[in-house]
Formats: sequence, C-alpha cells, structure tokens
Amino acid sequence: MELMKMSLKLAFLGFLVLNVFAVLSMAQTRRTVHWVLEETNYTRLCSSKNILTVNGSFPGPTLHVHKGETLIVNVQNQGKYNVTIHWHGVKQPRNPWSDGPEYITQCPIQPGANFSYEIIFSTEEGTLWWHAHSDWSRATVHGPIIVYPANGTTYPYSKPSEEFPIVLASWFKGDVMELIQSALESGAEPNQSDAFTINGQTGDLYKNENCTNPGTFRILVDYGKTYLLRIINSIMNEEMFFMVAQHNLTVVGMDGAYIKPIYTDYIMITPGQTMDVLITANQSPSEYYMAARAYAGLQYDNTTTTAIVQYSGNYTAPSTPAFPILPNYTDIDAVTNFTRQMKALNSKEHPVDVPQTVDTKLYITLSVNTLPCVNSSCDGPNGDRLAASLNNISFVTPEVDVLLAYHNQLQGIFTKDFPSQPPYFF
Ligand SMILES: [Cu+2]
Repeated sequence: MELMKMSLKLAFLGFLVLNVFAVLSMAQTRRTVHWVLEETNYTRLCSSKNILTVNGSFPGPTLHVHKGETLIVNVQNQGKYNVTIHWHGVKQPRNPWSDGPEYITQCPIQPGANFSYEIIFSTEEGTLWWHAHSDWSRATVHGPIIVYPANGTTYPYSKPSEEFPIVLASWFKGDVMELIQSALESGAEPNQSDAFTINGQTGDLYKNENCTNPGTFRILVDYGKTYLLRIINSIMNEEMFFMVAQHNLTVVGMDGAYIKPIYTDYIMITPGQTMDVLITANQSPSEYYMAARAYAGLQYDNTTTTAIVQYSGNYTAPSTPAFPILPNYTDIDAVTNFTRQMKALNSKEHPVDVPQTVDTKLYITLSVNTLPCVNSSCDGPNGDRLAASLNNISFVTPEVDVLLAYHNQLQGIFTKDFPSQPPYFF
C-alpha cells in the first residue's frame, strides 16, 4: 500500500515536471511581433498623402509561421483612427477574442492604446493575409501571412527555388477614411480607386508627364528555375485578372489550403482571396510584364497595374517588355473556365473532411439594397441610400461588440431572430 502511494506520488511529481516542460516549450514557440500603426507619407500618381501603415510600410510586414504555431502580435495604435486587425482565413479554433472584426469580436483599438492578438494557426497551410477591419483602413493596412508546412513535412509539389509575395492593392488619391465616410453620409457609391498596385508600386502604365516615372516592382529569376508567387488580392472592390507574359502558371493553393493543380495562362482572383502560383522561368532570358486588371461589370477602376519578371544573365533588355493579353473586363467565359477547375487537393496528407450530415439549413441571399431617405435626399439611386444586406437585414454597428454581449449575456445588443431564409425568392 505504502509502496503504491509512493509510486503514485512519484507519478504525480513526474506529471508536474512534464507539465512545466510543456508550458516552457509552448512559451518558446510563441513568438511576439510588435507592430505600430502610424500615419506615413507616401507619394503615388504624382501626389503625396499620409496613409495609415504598420511600421511605416505599404504593403505591411509579412508574417512567417509554420503550420500549428501560435503567434502574438502586439498592435500599438499611434494613428488617429480606431482600428482593429483581422487575420484573414485563420480559423482560430476556440479563440474568437483575437479574430479582429470591429464591433463583432472586439471594440476598436483607440489611438494611443494597444492590443495583443493571439493568432492560433491550426489546419491552414499556404498563403493568407491580415488586414485592418475598421471602415476602409484595410486599403493601406494589410500584408501577407505565409504558413509553411509543419517541421518535418513538406509541400505537395517540388520545393520552389524562391518565393515572392504579390500583393495587389487599390490606391486612392484621397484619404480612404474620408472617402468611405462621405459615401456613408451621402448614401452613394464610394469613389473608384485611381490605381492598382503590385507590392505597393503602380507600374509603368501610370505615366504622367508632370512628374517622374512611376515605381515598378521587379522579381529577378534564373533561367530554368521554378518560383512560387503568393498572390493576394487586397483590392477594395474589384475582382482581378492576372497574367505573366509568355509564361504558364500552375495554381497549387488557395486561401491557405492546397488544391489540385490548375494549369493556366491567367488567373481570376477575388478581393480577400489568395492563390499560390508556380511559375517556371523557361522563356528566352529577357524582361516580361506581369499585369493585373479588373474583371468587372458596371463601375470599376479600368486601369492596369504591372510589375516585371527580369531574367538574370547577359542579354539586351527590350525597350518594351512583352505584355500579356489579359481577358477582357467582362469576359465571364474566361472566369467560368478558370473557376470550374478549382478542387481541393484532398490527398492522404491533406484530407478535406467535409461534414456529411446537415443539422441546420440556412438559405442566405447577399445583396446591395437601398434604404429610404427623407425627401429622397440621399445620393444613391432614386435619392435613397445604398445598404448591403443578408436576407434583407442590414448590420447596424452596436455600442458593445457582439462577442462581449454574447459572453456577458447583455440585452439589447443583438437579436436571435436572423431569418433562415430570405423574405422573397427571386
Ligand atoms: Cu478579410
């Protein structure tokens, strides 16, 4: 009996020691990153303005993690607006307090304040991104998240020689926070962007005689090698076509998951989406344009942003690099032909366990509607104001974030009667 007690005690001690080790090793894998939100002066399209940035950079810093890691990002707000940061596509199991959407999972970080996000990476692998989640601050406050395979595992394709994040973004000559504010007040559509950018640069097609040439992002490649482009659409509104002149693309991942490879010469990427694209430098050593422009219908920014793929070695650079023939703005066939090929990789190493039984059925319509204004005094269609909705219900910003209201059972912040189908079928 005594012996048994003894061994139990020892086992308990061992358990304690093991736990201390576990906590210590966990602490070691939790890196902390420090970010400062600040106004930074940038010049694009021949005019300067202050934009909100993380640590002064546009696009913002890249987060590099391995699958399964947990990262702490401490955000100090030295800007003049309320801001939150969202980790786009990171599932964060049982960790909603760090998800970021303003007034949904937290109240915004006020100027002068700071907030520590705990970002739990679980099943994601590939490329994701982070962005501000308050009004239009995400136009300038965003950056890549690169999730490498867990230690001891590797990609489901040959390891690329090098990788390049390709961040597509919108550039507005005006202040983005003022633009959305005035659109919300008038009820009209917000202004279109004045340019698109690739990694912060507009590219050569935005030439203006009155100022120096626009900046152009370049990637340097060696003949025969294969590269991974981690393409992120951080553009505010437009879906985009993207191509590289005379080079084929192989799409191997989307939104932080692997897919069955798509062999194509163009992609169409929607706002918020990410794509991992392999490209082999197998053409005559030279310079080639990569280019992106909108796939859109009615009102859209119809400009084209470019960057350059530059081969290493000795050759005479062309006066104008080869330019890709992008699908037309309204080419729905090009879009369908591309999107119909999207399938999860669903291999033994990367299974996709889709739930097979359905508990609740929801039928949800997303739409842009109008709300009436007194004496038709707004600038939207028929003097009304535009409002987005789900099943005809529009979101009204609460005074307390919805998650806190849910957690503390506060009354009057949200209702539980969201309809499981739209009021009208059409
Ligand atoms: Cu997002």
